[in-house]
Amino acid sequence: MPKRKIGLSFWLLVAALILYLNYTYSGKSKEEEITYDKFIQLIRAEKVVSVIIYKDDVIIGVYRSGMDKKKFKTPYLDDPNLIGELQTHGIEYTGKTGNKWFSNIIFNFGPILLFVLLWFLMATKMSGGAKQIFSFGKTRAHNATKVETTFADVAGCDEVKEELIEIIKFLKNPKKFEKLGGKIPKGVILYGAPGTGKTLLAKAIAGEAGVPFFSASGSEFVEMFVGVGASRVRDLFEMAKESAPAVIFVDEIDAVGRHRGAGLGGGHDEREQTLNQLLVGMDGFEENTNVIVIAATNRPDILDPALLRPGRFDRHIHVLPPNLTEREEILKVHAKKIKIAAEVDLAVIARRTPGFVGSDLANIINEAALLAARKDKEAVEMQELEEAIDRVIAGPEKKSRIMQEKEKKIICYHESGHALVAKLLPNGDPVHKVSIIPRGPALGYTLQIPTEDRYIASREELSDKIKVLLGGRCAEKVIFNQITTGASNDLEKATEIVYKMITEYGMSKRIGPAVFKEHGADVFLGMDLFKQPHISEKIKQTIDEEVTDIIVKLERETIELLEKNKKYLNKMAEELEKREILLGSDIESIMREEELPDFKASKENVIATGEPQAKEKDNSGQKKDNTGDKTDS
Ligand code: NHX
Ligand code: ZN
Repeated sequence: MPKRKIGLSFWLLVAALILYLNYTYSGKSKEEEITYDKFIQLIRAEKVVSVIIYKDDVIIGVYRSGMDKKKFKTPYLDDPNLIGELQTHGIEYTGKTGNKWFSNIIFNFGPILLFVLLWFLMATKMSGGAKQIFSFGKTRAHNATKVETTFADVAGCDEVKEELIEIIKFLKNPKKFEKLGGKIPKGVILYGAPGTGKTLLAKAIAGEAGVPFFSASGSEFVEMFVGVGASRVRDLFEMAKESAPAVIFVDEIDAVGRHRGAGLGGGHDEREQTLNQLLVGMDGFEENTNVIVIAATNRPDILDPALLRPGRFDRHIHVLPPNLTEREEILKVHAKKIKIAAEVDLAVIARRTPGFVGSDLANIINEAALLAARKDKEAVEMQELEEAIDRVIAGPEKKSRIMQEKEKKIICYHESGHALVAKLLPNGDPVHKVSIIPRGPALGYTLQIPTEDRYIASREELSDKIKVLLGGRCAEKVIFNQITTGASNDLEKATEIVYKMITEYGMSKRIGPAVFKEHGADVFLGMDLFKQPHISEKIKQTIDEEVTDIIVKLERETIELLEKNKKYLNKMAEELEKREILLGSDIESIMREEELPDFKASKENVIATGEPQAKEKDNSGQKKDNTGDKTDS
């Protein structure tokens, strides 16, 4: 058990240090060396107080010198008269068997031990845990585990499963494949956004095939000492080979598999050695090794091409975020683990969570269960799921935050600005909810939910999205003629979209359909810089100018839009201040200039409908009229 070993080696070192210090500072090292002859003289002069005889080694004792006592040591000679002498002069004596080898070792090697200990402590501090340090060289948690996970536990990803079936068949019955002479990939890379279920899929492969599953993470190979990562990889491959057919899973392969030569200082020895060992390991598989290496990453673009060559990880499978139906399936899988009320419609939750990945959905179910438990409920109801989604999106509510009247007003107008702009623009996503109850880092928020999963966006849609983001700050400007710091997050998001429009999507006139991506911020992606076109200073300047131009223009248009619809803005902010939450339906009522339903009722409504009415073009008469001048550049 590696954990026991950690403790043991650590305490041994500490013990050695203490012994050494004790030995040094108890004065034993300051003994005066005297000749045996002088020792005998001292005995006869009755100056010796006591002695300890280490047979075949040394004699240590104390003698009186004037007023003080001094320690001395003298070699042990095989003197048969010694004991007699000691007895005649009434000197206290004792003997110790063996010799002082242990003390000697510590005395001689103490400094080295001390150094080693210090080094360990320092390294531990750097890597944040004694655990990692003292288990170095040991492959941790890589003992094969028998997996129970099967494809039944993996909801969605049907195409991916399809692609993996061949591999499972092979692992189940390698002989059959050998006979046919078919070549089975040695390595598979699963790539996709974090939380999409790559690890789960890898486990399910082992589970379906009923073979042992060895797992490791790329990041743990790149720990501290050069060579350790490589030896771990070697161990891992050895173990897997012994229990073949087997699956080796390497999570976060990008940690070791980055483009060689990329990054600071032109390379990282440890990483490179580990990567090499991985390649050697895979190349070393003979035709009939029957071990398949599955790697996962969310950055396939930065992987070293050597990893992707035929005979290595030559199978690349993209794991996509789930679509609407897949989200529902995933929710169902997780909901099986908790008690859920009959009235709960997971399809509603699936509709409310576009862009969410498997781990987010698992998180929602879990949060909802915790919330229900907190309320002593028998089962999870829609209410808890609704709250859980908000928690996962924005963090927990912070009701204790007390806002000043003035600030509360600003927040109301800010959020109403977002909501109104979203409502007025043709491409605004439906507003699901507006709230001024602080949640997570935000003092207020406007939740928009697209009605369907979207994969691409038009220029107009992006422009409208930016205007919605600017809407909060523009409302502050329109109403109070002042701007605040609060919009920083909105502006960040808006700027990012504008930047991408110009440098990635070819949506600016002056830059045209060319891509000028900069990865400057991430030094480890250094290698990517070589692949991309040169960005001249002039282009950089043009990009900057375009960013400012576009965002300023969009801001102006947003302000105009809000000025024209000030009455809705006022009404919305007023209602928001009263109710703290406005639902999609409330906003719809405001736009239709109808009275809002009683807010107790509307609060319950959020759960019942789950979804704001989708935007129906013919239903929003004002929309087109109020949009203001359409932008066209
Ligand atoms: C502060 N917070 O930091 C205070 C406490 C303009 C009414 N001094 O735009 O809450 O100013 O539409 C994710 C999400 C920082 C990360 C929101 C990081 C917000 C939110 C700053 C409303 N709603 N701003 C908004 C807001 C703020 C912030 C975030 C984040 C405000 C605004 C935060
Ligand atoms: Zn905002």
